[in-house]
Amino acid sequence: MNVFTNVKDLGNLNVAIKEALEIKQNRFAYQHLGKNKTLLMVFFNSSLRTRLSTQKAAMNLGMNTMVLDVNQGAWRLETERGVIMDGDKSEHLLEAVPVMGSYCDIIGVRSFAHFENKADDYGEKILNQFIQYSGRPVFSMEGATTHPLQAFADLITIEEYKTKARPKVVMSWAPHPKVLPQAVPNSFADFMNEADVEFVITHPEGYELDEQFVRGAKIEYNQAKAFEGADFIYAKNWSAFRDPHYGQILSKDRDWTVDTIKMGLTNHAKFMHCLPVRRNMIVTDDVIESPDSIVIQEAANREISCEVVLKRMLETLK
Ligand code: AN0
Ligand code: CP
Repeated sequence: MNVFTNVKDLGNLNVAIKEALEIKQNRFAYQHLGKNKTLLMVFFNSSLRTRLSTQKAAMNLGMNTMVLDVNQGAWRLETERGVIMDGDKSEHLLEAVPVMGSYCDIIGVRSFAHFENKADDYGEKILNQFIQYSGRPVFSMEGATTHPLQAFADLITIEEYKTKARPKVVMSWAPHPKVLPQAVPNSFADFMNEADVEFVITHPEGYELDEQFVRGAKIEYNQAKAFEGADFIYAKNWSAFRDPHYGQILSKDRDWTVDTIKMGLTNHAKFMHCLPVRRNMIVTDDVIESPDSIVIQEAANREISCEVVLKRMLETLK
């Protein structure tokens, strides 16, 4: 594996899930693979889970890890070609990326959408420069449009907690005070569309996501109706995708907050969220603290999803 940005990069999903569950049984079984190999993690944005789980996965595989927070201590990077660099940016990504590549064997990149130019965001301009110019296998630690390590961990979690062969999985928009990317819901849809689940998306009108990820999945605008009989509720906020409202907040309606009354409409659904979560905006204290909340187990599986990806990349290097 040389690139990991989307579900298709994993190939057969059942094989990937099986590999993940095996690794979870013995996460140190492939220690030899990473000997004298170095992972570089490059963060343009904040992170708790990705930062820790990715380092842990790399250490499980015997790798060395280096972390660069681009906005804290590194030179400010220009990303546009042709710019006269007389401003506050000291270095261009076109030099910085191959230099970073020269010090490591695999690179993970976190670079969120900027919401200035939809074409740049959806063209994954920054992530693609790493893929093109680093000379190394590159995986997304949440790009402008996808967060595949999260969605893969979500799928592993659903596999572990499902009580029927084809569970009903509902992804629900929920309110949030700040503009958030579409990367998490895009990737969740990308994975659920390939998984053996009944997938339903519910959101207020205007929050339709990119069709390349939704791919004809069922959209139910009535949240209560969507929740009926659900086995998993996956809550997430995102900003509008469609023009002319790209990157805007169209609603902060707390009627969409996931609470015990709505969870009561489900088939004793498990509650999921990628975290970080804002309590009593996205979900009430009672729901996230209930025994049906599996957000901590979900976050723990980030170590496993990442270990599968790093293992496959290390196997390709040899
Ligand atoms: C980010 C997002 O919604 O994409 C990261 C989630 C993993 N969340 C925030 O910025 C709060
Ligand atoms: N879920 C997730 O990616 O969390 P962080 O932003 O803390 O890495």
